[in-house]
Amino acid sequence: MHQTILEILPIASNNYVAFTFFVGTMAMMAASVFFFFEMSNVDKKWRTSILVSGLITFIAAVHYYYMRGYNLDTGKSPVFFRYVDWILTVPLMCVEFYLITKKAGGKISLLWQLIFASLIMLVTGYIGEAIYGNEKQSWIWGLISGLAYFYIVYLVWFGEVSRLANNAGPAVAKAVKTLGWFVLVGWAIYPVGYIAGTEGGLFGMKVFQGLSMDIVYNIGDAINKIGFGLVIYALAQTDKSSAIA
Ligand SMILES: *C/C=C(C)/C=C/C=C(C)/C=C/C1=C(C)CCCC1(C)C
Repeated sequence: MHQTILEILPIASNNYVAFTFFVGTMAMMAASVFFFFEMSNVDKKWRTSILVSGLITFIAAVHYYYMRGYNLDTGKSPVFFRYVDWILTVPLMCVEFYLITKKAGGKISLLWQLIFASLIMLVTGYIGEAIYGNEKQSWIWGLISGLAYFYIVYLVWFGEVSRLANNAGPAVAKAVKTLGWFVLVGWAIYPVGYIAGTEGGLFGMKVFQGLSMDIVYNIGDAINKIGFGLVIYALAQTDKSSAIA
């Protein structure tokens, strides 16, 4: 007859992990609506980029809704769906770099390099979490993943992406510099979550132990998916009139 307070309130007020999944769902949904509607307010040449920004947050919103339920039902970390989300959204971020630099001659091979590196980063991270998460050697998978991550940082800061961006005019150069900071600092949030949540730590050292892996990942996603999209939106707004075809 009588429902307990826990049955009425699906998220207990002290369940911070589930709460951040809930807030994440809302934030990703709101961002998607914003990007989709704003497509008609930007110059034609930026429409696909804004569409991709909206797809990234939309895919995340659906996964967050699901991960929230999974976490509430099982009390566990939704490792599998976390990585499904990333495997879809991180390559789309590579597409964003490609679309931006394409106007300055970016080739499809650059897109494949970025996607290939991100797949190595994510597949090895998944193996480290899902298979070796409770074992000491999980740091080895984190290290391989980290090397692929640094290769992406290299491409964006010093490699082909930055070279093309610098040839594409000041607005694009500035946007790619900002996106580079997202990749260098924003994406570095993820290894912190990995180190906190797996047994192997950082080269076997125990650091960040008090942190919840899911909360760290959820903060990282909010910054990197919504913030990344907003940088591209700002670029589309400033680069309205100039007519580089
Ligand atoms: C929207 C989702 C994004 C931008 C996800 C990015 C994920 C990473 C940059 C993950 C990186 C990792 C390492 C560099 C080492 C440890 C394992 C990972 C997969 C957490």
